[in-house]
Amino acid sequence: MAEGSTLTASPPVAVIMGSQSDWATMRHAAETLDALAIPYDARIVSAHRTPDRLFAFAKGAREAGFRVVIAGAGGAAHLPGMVAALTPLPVFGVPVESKALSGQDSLLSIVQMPAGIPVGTLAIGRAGAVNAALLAAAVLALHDPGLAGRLDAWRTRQTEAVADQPERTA
Ligand code: RP5
Repeated sequence: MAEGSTLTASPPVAVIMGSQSDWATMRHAAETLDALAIPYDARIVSAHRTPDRLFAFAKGAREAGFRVVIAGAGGAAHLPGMVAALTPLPVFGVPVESKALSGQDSLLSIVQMPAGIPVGTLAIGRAGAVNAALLAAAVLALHDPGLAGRLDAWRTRQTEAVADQPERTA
């Protein structure tokens, strides 16, 4: 449990991904949660290769104490949408950059949900993974003043790290 958190005893965020190969992208979500001292569980849950695991995870996610699910997948990326169909928790989808179609397939698979079952879809790759974590933080911060302060500080540091002028590199 992160210091200053007033949410739950269990990790509030689940970071799930369709394959070990997605970790190279999803680690950026994990590292962003680490930077904000937000506890999370990271798990491999494949919509296609481990469908029973997907059902068990998604059906039990709220009772397990999770508040937000971040789901990354590539290619025929059905994981975020299927999880959203099985849990009322907010689900943020991260399209992983695929080899064949550079993540366009992942993006369209995740973003084109039918009305009634939302997935908050982020950008392809690292930017999406980082922003999924920041969105999860913003949701949790609504009821967690300690986290709200850490998120404000994170954004301030980011602003202060931007130089006024570019370095004149070759
Ligand atoms: C999807 O298939 C995963 O999310 C991954 O992005 C993609 C490829 O998986 P691997 O063949 O690398 O395990 O289910």
